[in-house]
Amino acid sequence: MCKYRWMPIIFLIGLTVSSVNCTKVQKRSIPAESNVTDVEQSVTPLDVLIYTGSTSWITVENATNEAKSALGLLETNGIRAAITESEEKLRTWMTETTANSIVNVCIIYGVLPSTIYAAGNTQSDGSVAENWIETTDGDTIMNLADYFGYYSSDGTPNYKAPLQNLMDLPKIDINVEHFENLQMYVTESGRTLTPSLVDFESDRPFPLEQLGSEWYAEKMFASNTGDIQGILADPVILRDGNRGRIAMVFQTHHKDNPKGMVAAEIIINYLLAK
Ligand SMILES: [Ca+2]
Ligand SMILES: [Ca+2]
Ligand SMILES: [Ca+2]
Repeated sequence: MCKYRWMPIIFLIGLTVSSVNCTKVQKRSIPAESNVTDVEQSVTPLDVLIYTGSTSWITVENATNEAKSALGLLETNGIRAAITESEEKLRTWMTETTANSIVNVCIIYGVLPSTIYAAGNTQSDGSVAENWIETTDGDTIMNLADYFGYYSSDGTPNYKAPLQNLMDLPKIDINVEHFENLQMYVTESGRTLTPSLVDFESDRPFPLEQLGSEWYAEKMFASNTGDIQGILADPVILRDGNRGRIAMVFQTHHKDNPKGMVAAEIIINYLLAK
């Protein structure tokens, strides 16, 4: 199903730096030089935006390298994408792409920026991020590395509430049994759609029995059994009926896995497949 179209897209080189220190969340210190492709004035046409301003369970440097891998593969396949370190630009793009009848994908690395979901869980409903995934666009927040939104971009721990609030499933708890180093086996969908994905050990596989309301596992790329009968999955796309999605990809604690390539393959071969 891979479709390769060569449509070079040139993005202006941008540079956004910040120097906020925090204990757990990693933020970019001021680099001497950066070739991060950042969002310029109009972010509306972008299909995919990758946020690398702050990260958890992966260094900003490694996340940026993974983001560049994803960006290259996405652009090669005609998908309009960019990397930004600016959570303000992320909010602008997310607001402009809410209910625009187009599937958009936001990639984050464990940190849910405070501009799209208030730090400290003070906005249980109606956040920019929640509104984004509540339309029939099918918009997707794809989380890599740490537990989804465990930290905010200012370092505030949100713990497990962001996922509960965004999904409106108050009991969702990914780590209820303290999963670590749990072997994930690639499924048939994974073999077909994500050729870069191989069996690996996940530290926060998603416990599928906790899904409720209209949420369901739309696509499982790897599971504890290697098929869709598994009870734990990573990577996995969760969908809220015919509305938005949350995708978990390589929920691992500082492990070296092909996050960028697999994220891009999921987008190219499934989420934005033509
Ligand atoms: Ca959209
Ligand atoms: Ca909510
Ligand atoms: Ca809601």
